[in-house]
Amino acid sequence: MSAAAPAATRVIGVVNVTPDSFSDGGQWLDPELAIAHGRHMLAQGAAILDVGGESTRPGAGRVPEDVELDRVLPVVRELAGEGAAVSVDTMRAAVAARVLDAGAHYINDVSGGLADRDMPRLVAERGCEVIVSHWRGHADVMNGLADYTHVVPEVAGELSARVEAFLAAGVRPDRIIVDPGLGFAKDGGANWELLAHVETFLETGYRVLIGASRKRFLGELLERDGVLALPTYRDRATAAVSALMAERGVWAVRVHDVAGSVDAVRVGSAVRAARRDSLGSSRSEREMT
Ligand code: PMM
Repeated sequence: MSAAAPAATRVIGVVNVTPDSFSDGGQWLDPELAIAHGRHMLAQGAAILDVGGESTRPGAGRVPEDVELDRVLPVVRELAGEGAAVSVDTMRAAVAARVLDAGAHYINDVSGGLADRDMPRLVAERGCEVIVSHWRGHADVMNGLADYTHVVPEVAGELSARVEAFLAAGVRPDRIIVDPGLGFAKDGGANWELLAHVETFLETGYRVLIGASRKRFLGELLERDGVLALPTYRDRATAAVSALMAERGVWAVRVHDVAGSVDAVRVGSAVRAARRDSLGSSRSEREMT
């Protein structure tokens, strides 16, 4: 592989410090367990840990701000203190401010700044990295907001408006990562179309994050005898998505099972690098003739 090979896709490990996330709710609510889980995922090859204290599973209600802070702060403080690159999954600017003080590097706002209009300003002031996702409404209403005529251009257009809000607040473009928000106001077909057309997001020039891990559309795909595959049985399909997305050149995949996606991303990145190398050599062969 040539020295100039592009950086491979990163694997972001999910640390849900919640009692009710759809796939791992309650498993890591104890801060000590969440921290140990984070360390374990780093040892498996996670580049970043995404710590969240508020579930966004369909139907979930909001968690009070102080509860969210109590859940995430000790985990962020410890893992960032040990040198981990930490992202925090929050829609609240006040929570973002506190976790940045505690050492977080990335703010992962699944609402793209829509849930708290102070978020773009806070991110601009602090100069941190921000993940801006496509979103149409909170978890209790989002399934009713999944109507699209042409999902890819509509999501791309709405996401671009959110990016503009962050830029207008003074956030540097190189601090922004975009995410089409799989499962957020999207049904299964919409998620597959967004994956199929991930180039639309890559062509914006912003780094792209994909969060397919254990989501319902994978459970539907793997359904047997009318029964959806359980979330923890969706990890191999998640890894397959990770390989495909790495091959397309996304910046990161956000997953629950890090080990599977680390291997999968290596496969996708190797194919990508080989294609780039062979394109390069056929170009130089043409130039020589
Ligand atoms: N999905 C979930 C939570 N946070 N953040 C980003 N940027 N993208 C996602 O797709 C995403 C997210 C829902 O999954 P979880 O409840 O298992 O964490």
